[in-house]
Amino acid sequence: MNTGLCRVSGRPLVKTVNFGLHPLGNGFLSADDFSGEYFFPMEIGFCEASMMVQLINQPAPEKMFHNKYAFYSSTSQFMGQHFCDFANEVMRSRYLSKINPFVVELGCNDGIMLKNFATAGIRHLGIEPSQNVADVANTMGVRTLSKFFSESVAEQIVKAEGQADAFLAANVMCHIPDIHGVVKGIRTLLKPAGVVIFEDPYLGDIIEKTSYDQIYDEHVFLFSAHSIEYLFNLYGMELIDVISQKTHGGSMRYVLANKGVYPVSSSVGRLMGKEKALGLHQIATFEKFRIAVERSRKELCSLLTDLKLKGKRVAGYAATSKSTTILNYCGIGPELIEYISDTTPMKQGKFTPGMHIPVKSHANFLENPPDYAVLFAWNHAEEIMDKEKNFTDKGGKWIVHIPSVRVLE
Ligand code: JHZ
Repeated sequence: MNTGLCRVSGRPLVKTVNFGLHPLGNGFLSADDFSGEYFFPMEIGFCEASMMVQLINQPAPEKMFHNKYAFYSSTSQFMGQHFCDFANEVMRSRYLSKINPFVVELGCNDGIMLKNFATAGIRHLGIEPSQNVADVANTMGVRTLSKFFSESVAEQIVKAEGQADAFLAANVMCHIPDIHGVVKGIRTLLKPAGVVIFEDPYLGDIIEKTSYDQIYDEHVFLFSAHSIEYLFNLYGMELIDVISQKTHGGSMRYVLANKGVYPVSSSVGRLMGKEKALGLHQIATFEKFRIAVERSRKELCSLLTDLKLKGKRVAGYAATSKSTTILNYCGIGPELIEYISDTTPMKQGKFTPGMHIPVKSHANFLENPPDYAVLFAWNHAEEIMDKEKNFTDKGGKWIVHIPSVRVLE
């Protein structure tokens, strides 16, 4: 929906970067579906009051999250470890009641984090709208409701199970346009001393690294500590801690509680200061970002065109949601990238959204390696480089585009 107004403050948005028409980030499709493919105008705006960066238009949630959702969280070992550590930190924290604690996770996907609570015998509930991934969670012993979260869902949970000690979310809050509905639901669901702990890709990293590929249909918001503080302050809540994370190329974990219940960590003031220095509260920063994004596009297109002219074979590594933004914004199709290797069975045999590059299995990458591979999962670089030593040993080269376009030597 496009009202041109900030979803947080209701004030007019200032348009910043226009990416043109884009398909769904996870809309992998068969050739039969090319003609009816869905596109939306992808453009971000900034609100000078709430300091929230957001998509001006977002497709309806049912178009993006359904029983064929193509992203399964448990595709990376690193992420498995990350969510195990996240769960352990919450279990050890002062925030859980000593007796019969209750933890709720929004968008628990295949149960990658909650399974750690299930194993520890802690009362938990996942809320996951995409039925196929929720089914995987339930099969693994993670209690999961397949629903979109709202105030009325929160009321039903409280009636059936009581209020929660902690409300968790990872890579989910930034997906939900009705963010006020979520915060109202959180207020209903949490005990008075309950906490919200969530993490999402961080605006500061996106600006510093020109990682514009974090912008796609699902990510309606690009959060900063400033915008999160503004939003939750409207509901009598405050940031009590912030912890930066390596995941997804730079994320931030936010911890919030009712005002005055817990002391505010000095990390909050430090991050606010860093954000001011980076200009995350100012429109001029996004004009500089637009120029950097356009430069990145030019450089990637000219590198790939050059390699094509030299007769080199180029493939993509990992058909990420992020790659949908890069490919469509840069206009890169099968003439420049032969195929993309991906480990998700649901994506294999399909074509990438919009640009229609074939997605092939990882076995195909091993059997039929290209001269160059574009690392679309640059956020998993360490894990991937480690397991693909054979590719580089045999002369294969990696192309990375974040923070700058280059061939790794
Ligand atoms: P990855 C997802 O984005 C989607 P994506 C979501 N919208 C979100 O918010 C972000 O995460 C944060 C493949 N892969 O994790 C598997 C390999 O093929 O960067 C997956 O298809 N080989 C919820 O999609 C894809 O990458 C590998 O060795 O940008 C996942 O990409 C590895 C590690 C991954 O997320």
